[in-house]
Amino acid sequence: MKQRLLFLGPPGAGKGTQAQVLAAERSLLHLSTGDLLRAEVQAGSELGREAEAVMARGELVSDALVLAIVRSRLQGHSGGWLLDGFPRNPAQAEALDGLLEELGQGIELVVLLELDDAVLIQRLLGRGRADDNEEVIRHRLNVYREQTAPLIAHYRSRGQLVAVDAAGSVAEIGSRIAAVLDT
Ligand code: B4P
Repeated sequence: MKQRLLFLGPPGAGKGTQAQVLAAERSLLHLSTGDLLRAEVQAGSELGREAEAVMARGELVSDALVLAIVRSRLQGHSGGWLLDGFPRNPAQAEALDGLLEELGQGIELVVLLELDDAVLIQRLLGRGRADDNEEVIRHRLNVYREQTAPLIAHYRSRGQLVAVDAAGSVAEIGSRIAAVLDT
């Protein structure tokens, strides 16, 4: 069974939703950079104050900040893990490669969750988080296309990427993901 995983996909594709279920079922460390950043904002830390305005605009928080968060969680962890929402641009992907080499670990599979924009927007508007208004959502989709989507070709060219249809119920999508992990 594959145990070192990345979840890639546009905002609202359900990365967090699926990652939570899968990590619990398979005892993987679930690292959501979005959740970790929101926890810092909530705690009112210096890092959180720096991240808050950037996230409210739908832009990406600085690579150095996000990398420091991921590094602190992966160091000293010997079991499987699931990175959800990281990396989000080529510089973060490169930094992750360096970190994993240092730790003597490697990515076993990248799961790309694919979904139409219209459905993404509906899901996010339904969620109603502080950064889930239509204008910010559209900006996040543009940021995804410009900065994150190039990672699809990067991981595909390494033979590490599998695309999964992210339309349907949470359980249906979960079964599709389980099928690709167990083959
Ligand atoms: P994230 O927290 O990563 O969130 P997301 O991409 O918006 O959502 P996700 O795809 O996880 O969708 P979810 O399961 O929640 O990012 C937020 C912000 O954090 C970014 O804009 C950025 O500013 C910052 N950030 C995060 N990582 C960063 C990084 N590496 N570098 C820099 N900045 C970073 O699902 C969405 C909604 O759909 C939910 O309401 C859910 O209940 C619903 N849903 C899920 N599956 C469904 C289904 N099958 N059917 C119907 N509804 C469903």
